[in-house]
Amino acid sequence: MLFKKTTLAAACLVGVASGATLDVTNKAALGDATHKAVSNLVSLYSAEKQAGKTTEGAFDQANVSWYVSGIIWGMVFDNSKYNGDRAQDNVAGSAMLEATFKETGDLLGGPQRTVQEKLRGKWNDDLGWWALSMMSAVEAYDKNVYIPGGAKFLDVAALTWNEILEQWDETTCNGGIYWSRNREDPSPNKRTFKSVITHSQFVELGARLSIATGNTTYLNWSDKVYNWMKTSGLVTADWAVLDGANAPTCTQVDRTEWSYNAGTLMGALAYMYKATKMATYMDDAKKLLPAAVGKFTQNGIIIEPVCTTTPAMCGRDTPASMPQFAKGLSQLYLEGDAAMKQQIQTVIDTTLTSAIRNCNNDWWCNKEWQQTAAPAQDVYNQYPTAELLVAASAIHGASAPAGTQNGLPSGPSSASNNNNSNNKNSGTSGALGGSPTGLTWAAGAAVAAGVTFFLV
Ligand SMILES: *[C@@H]1O[C@H](CO)[C@@H](O)[C@H](O)[C@H]1NC(C)=O
Ligand SMILES: *[C@@H]1O[C@H](CO)[C@@H](O)[C@H](O)[C@H]1NC(C)=O
Ligand SMILES: *[C@@H]1O[C@H](CO)[C@@H](O)[C@H](O)[C@H]1NC(C)=O
Ligand SMILES: CC(=O)N[C@H]1CO[C@H](CO)[C@@H](O)[C@@H]1O
Repeated sequence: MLFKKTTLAAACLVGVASGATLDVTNKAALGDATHKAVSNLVSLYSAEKQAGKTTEGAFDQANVSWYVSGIIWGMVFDNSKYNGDRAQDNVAGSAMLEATFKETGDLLGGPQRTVQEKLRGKWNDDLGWWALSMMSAVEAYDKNVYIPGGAKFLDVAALTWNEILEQWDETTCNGGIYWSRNREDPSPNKRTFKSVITHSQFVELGARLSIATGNTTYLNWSDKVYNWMKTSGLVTADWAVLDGANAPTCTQVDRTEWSYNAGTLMGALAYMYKATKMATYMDDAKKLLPAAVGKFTQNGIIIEPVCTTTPAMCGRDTPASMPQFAKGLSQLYLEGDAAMKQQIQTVIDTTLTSAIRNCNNDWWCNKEWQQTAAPAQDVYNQYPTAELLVAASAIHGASAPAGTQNGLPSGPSSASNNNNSNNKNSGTSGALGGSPTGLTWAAGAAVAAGVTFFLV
């Protein structure tokens, strides 16, 4: 399909920064600000959907990478989980339905798997973001909640866990999960790279799945994968979280340090501690926290140092990075001790105070957190501060505005456009129990889902 380029650029600006103010300890004010910032972001999706520009449950992929949309839906469900603000859950749910190929209940589209892996660029880290977001829905509701018209969120997350685990390879690097799912990609960096982010996501996903299901197999794998991160040297003895390394030996290491890598590992350790109550994970988090805050803040405000030292490495998707640091901090706050809570709250509050100078009174914001900049109505400008507000909500507690409590319907046949309640992944014998390759898929199911393909 052809993308219709929007002409929003000039119309985007909503005026000079008016410097929204917020008392984060006022639960109603924080809930209201978060509601507005999140709703504004989701309204961009709804407008794009109306204009026929959304595909695969994602914001216009001409402008926003598919994985970032997955992250955004998780933020919506986190707002639901922490604040009880469910106003955007149905939009997020309908996007999830498209992303999981409706009744197929699989981010890789069942029989379309090869196309999705090789042509649509569904890499393991992309899947990981979406799967973690599914877990936010499970936690906001319960383990039996359905994607309206589709599979259970939990079952998709569990299936995705299996799919990512398929990419663990001990014949190279003594272990590790590949970044891309395409072992035939001509680019060595795509074909052989084992990225840290995939591992942090996988550790966290396993911990959250085990909490939701009581199944400890997930924890064993999380523990094993976490240990590999350390023994491989990708998480160093002094708590640098590097970017990844190439198979077969993983001696060729990309030493770039991104805030999202450190942040997601903090979240993973927090959930591992929550799932196991084993001190070792919290002890590690206690060491990672000051190292990461030292690197990724300046004057108390979260920064992306790479963008200063090597600006060429920062591009379109970079605004999605620092919010993962804020999110990981908030997840660690919830499990950490009093000293950790104090340190984290200071970072979040200081960053938020600076960031919201760039939001107007309607809570349109700008991706810039340090300097002043005018608010703008596009995804990469709105998402970061919305996520920061959700992180602050997790820390301070916030109350949802009136009229936002109606969320996803309960039960399987709640679809507005789909009456298939016999989802193949329901229950514990499907995605949870079996190998994904052992599942049988209705022929043509994904085609029937009406997904449009285009090459990237
Ligand atoms: C999409 O990206 C183009 C090119 O960068 C930009 O001109 C346009 O404003 C963007 N549209 C939206 C909705 O963000
Ligand atoms: C609902 O189910 C019936 C019977 O299986 C089928 O004929 C119909 O097409 C379905 N409708 C939708 C919207 O899927
Ligand atoms: C626990 O999860 C693993 C991985 O999906 C699965 O193989 C196993 O059957 C599950 N155990 C139970 C009791 O459901
Ligand atoms: C981290 C974790 O849960 N490890 C467990 C893996 O499984 C064995 C038994 O099979 C347990 O003893 C470990 O505690």
